[in-house]
Amino acid sequence: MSQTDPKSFNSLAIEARDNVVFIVRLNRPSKRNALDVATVEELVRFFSHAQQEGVKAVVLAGEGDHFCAGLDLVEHWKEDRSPDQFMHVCLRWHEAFNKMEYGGAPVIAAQQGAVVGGGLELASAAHIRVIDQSTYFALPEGQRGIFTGGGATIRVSDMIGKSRMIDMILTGRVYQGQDAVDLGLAQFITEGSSFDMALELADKAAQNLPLTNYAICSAISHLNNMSGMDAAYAEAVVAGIVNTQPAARERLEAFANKTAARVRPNS
Ligand code: 1HE
Repeated sequence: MSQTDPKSFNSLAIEARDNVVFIVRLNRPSKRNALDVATVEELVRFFSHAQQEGVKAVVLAGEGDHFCAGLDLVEHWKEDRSPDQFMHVCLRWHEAFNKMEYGGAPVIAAQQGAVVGGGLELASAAHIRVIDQSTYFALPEGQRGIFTGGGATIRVSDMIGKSRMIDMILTGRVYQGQDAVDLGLAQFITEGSSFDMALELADKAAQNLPLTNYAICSAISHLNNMSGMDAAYAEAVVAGIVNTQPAARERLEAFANKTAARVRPNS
């Protein structure tokens, strides 16, 4: 059975479009898409198999007015977890988010409303982040008496710098609009719907060859974890495989024959 079959998901609402762009929505709008254990397990399953099962790009979105309210605080409170139980919860979050970032299928996050706590950790594992006028970011962990556990110390620090990430969690500061883009929390802001813009980007990315997208959406992250010398070597190895793939020959030939589109400035 396919592991990405939309019908087999409950906490996620998944739609497969004709061009193999998948729309993956967190589907707990009445809980503001808070991440409970069941949702994280479905994220692990989907993103562990997406690239191998032919998914060409993913729009990751949230049902309702908010992208994601982070950790399901009510589940966490009710479960009254031990330290080692919560460590394992966090390890499943890391599994899900690492499969997103390193899995090889482009993931475009379409964000509206609250992107807070673990919701920002989830978004930060996407390859491109789009926001609209309603989107706002925060790390309320400080106020809740807890700490980040889904990779914010790594990915959010990477996006905005360690000092600004520390300020966000210490003070509960909220960022939105162009300020959020200037800071690096998102790449694009639209006057319209973040979903429409994300879908447009996903459609574009899906036109690339899958092996090329695999390198872009897996190798770049791996290479960034390496020393410069090792990264240069590994980049050459990846390019050796990707740049000689048979499927690329047609595109290279079209360039040589002058039938391929040229790169032009925006009009
Ligand atoms: C939730 C959650 C949640 C809403 N866990 N149930 N995250 C936070 O600290 C953010 C907490 N949430 C909020 O600040 C607000 O809910 C929102 C700004 C996201 C939305 O506000 P609003 O007025 O639209 O909704 P609401 O009335 O606050 O909540 C509606 C319902 O969603 C309500 O449930 P109901 O059954 O009473 O209707 C809320 O309980 C529920 N809900 N957010 C559980 N987060 C790996 S470590 C990661 C650490 C973190 O992520 S810390 C950040 C946690």
